[in-house]
Amino acid sequence: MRMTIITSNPGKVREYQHYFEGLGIETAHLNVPYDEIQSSDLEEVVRKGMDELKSKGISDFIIDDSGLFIDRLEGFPGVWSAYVQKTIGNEGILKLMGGVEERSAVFKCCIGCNMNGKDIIVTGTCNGVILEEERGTEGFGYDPIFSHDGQRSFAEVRTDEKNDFSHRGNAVRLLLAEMEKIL
Ligand code: ITT
Repeated sequence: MRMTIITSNPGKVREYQHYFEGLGIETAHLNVPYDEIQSSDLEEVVRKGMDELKSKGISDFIIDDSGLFIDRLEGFPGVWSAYVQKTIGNEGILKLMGGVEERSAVFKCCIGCNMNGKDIIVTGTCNGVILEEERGTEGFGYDPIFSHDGQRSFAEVRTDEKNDFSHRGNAVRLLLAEMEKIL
């Protein structure tokens, strides 16, 4: 079996490679742009993206739409996570959270997988907190400011360890369970 990971984000590719290759599943990376519609729902973005890629004749792939939802900011940056990371970045989020005691947040990862003519969509989550400062050099995106255990940031753990408890890791485990049912 071969899984083509369609994303512009090399950090995601590294995480998927760790998983799938550990399971003996070959991976390939393709950076084909697709329209990420403005929606308050990650799953809707993924469903539309899959339809667009299939209409271009692409099959047997996975796409991933993720976001960081901060409770005290009413779910912001959420579905705008990519734009916010590119503009105000982690520093901007830390400023918004300056002096805020309630720091809980959830990372969500919605995976859309097209395999053998069938579509599977699953969402994995990981609860945690926004740290007071950036920590660590591993990972990508919001990893330096998010911690699942209130101690180490996601950027202070190795990729294989992050996969054990991350939103993406949880989504992949759900995906594999669904794939077993149809393959
Ligand atoms: P593609 O849509 O091309 O896959 P992207 O980077 O735009 O890549 P998303 O829209 O899914 O991906 O991601 C929203 C933002 O959240 C973006 O800035 C990512 O870097 C960040 N992000 C996603 N998963 C993350 C993770 O596991 N750790 C830290 N940041 C993450």
